[in-house]
Amino acid sequence: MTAFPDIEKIRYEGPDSSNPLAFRRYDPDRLIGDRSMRDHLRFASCYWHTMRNELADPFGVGTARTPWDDRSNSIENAVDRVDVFFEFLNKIDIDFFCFHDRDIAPEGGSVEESERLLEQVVDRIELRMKETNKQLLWGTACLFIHPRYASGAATSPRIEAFCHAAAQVKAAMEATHRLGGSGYVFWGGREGYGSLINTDMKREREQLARLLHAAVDHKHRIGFEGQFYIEPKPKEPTTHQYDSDAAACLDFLREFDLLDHFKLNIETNHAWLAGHSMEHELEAAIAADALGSIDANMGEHTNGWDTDHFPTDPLLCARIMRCVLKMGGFTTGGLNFDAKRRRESFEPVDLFHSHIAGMDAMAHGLEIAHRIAEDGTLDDFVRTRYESWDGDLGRRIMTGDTTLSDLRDEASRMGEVPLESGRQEMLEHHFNRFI
Ligand code: XUL
Ligand code: CO
Repeated sequence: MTAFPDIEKIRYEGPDSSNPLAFRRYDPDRLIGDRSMRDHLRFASCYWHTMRNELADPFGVGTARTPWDDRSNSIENAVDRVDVFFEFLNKIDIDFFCFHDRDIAPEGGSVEESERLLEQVVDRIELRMKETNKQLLWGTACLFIHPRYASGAATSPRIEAFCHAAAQVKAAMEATHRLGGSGYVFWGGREGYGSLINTDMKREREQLARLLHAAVDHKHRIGFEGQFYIEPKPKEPTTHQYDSDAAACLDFLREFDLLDHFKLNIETNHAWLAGHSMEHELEAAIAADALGSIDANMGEHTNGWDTDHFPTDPLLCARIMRCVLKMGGFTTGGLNFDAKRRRESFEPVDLFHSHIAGMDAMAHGLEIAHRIAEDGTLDDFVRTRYESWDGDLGRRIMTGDTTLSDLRDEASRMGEVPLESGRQEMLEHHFNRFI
């Protein structure tokens, strides 16, 4: 049985190829610096968009054509879908994947039944992983679709919702552990509020921290060594999410003594919804040594929604990959395409076109970012700009060895500040040389 009978494995054909079902930039084994493109980029495809997104929108039903899927909620259908997903991963040449518990398996009528159904699908995934050498980048629990979570999961005013959320996190983490996942994500789908008029924000944030602490305990109990991540997002579906951006997440983790156990999974579309650039979010995470992984997508600046477009803009990808190179590359993380085709791109082949477009743009971005790093001009400029801090006085200030009075005396001795141009436009022009 094949779901994509007319599609061969996608291969690199070089920049001059006019074959839309080929890579023009992504040449997996080509070395960029000391790593292959494959190892730099660590692409993942996500189960929820690739296999489960029917491409509905608030105004219309799903359009996706999925002849392999009988659209039932049966366990047989769920298990069969796994085979299609692995055929897809093989043909698109993507090594990693990500899932939520509820994308891969149906929810049962009780906690026990849901756990059993999840295990049945995980059996099939495990088998296919062994055959194909594909790896799990991260797993997660879907704590936002079911009506019981309408007012939040960990942050619900109902303690029963908290317990059900904990049950799902436990099972999803155990499934991730069993499949050798490199990480586990917490995205606070409904962990926020619609309105403060009916919300006790202090309690809700404390509840969320409790669930995360319980998850850390469980991780140690079962010996799961994957990295935990929090995925910031400011709004949608809630009016305000507690994990609103990288800074808010880092602050939350510090406040509740969780920073040692979590890194961040940063998503471009979420960064934009927060009113930030993606580089801003990445830099904020890198500065705290907390950049773990990336949800590679982009949005549509004109509509302010979380539209999860594939990241097809090489310039955006270059900026992202500059940050990734700056932190020394991914360790447990990777580039997960948390991205969906447009509703108009409903044919099975569009799954390939969309991933190819994203992979090629990211590979292009990697090449650009690498050339910029090799050239060194931008990094040198920034280093030189802060040079006045590199001497003895700078060291004393930064180690806390100077008082305000010492600094007053220095100011009086130094005279006026020798101002230097920031040269923004010159540097932007220089960046453009590498596109
Ligand atoms: C939603 C989103 C999620 C997380 C995983 O906006 O990004 O799919 O990536 O729960
Ligand atoms: Co995401």
